Amino acid sequence: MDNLSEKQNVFLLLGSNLGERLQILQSACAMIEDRVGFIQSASSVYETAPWGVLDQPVFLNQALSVSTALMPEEVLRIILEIEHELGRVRYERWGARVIDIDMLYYGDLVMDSARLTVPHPRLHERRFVLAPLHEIAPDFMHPLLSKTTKQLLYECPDPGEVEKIS
Ligand code: PH2
Ligand code: MG
Ligand code: MG
Repeated sequence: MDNLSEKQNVFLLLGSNLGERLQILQSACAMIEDRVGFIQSASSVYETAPWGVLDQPVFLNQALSVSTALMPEEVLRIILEIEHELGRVRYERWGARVIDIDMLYYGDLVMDSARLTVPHPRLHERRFVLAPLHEIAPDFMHPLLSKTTKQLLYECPDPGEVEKIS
């Protein structure tokens, strides 16, 4: 079974720090709308300091809320396919990339399989995730931590700079 009769709300985070970053985010949005589902809300685009590997170009990040009839594994398959089509090459963990599309939440589903963990296990440690997510879903409750995005952002110790650019 690949399709659900009830739609689910999936939250995605887009990131790019190589190439025509803004254009790449726009292409990713169009492909997501085409293949995953209607984009109910999109945050502003944020310019964010690199997290993890510090010696790399600054990122653009954007959060999306997408209404989808697809199962989580199917969403994953499609976002990896979109990354591939937009020219992503995997060099090093946390390193520079043309496009990264991460699944933050799939409704309030909690799952941990070999291929997919939701909620994203590090989302609460990253200001570059929480700031855009807060713009579109301040009151969404993290199903494991039982805290809203607002609370998670307020408590986040990550000093990384984030700046809204559009
Ligand atoms: N993604 C990473 C590692 N570091 N830093 C920022 N600012 N934005 C990202 O999207 C990002 C990162 C791994 O996916
Ligand atoms: Mg990522
Ligand atoms: Mg990723």
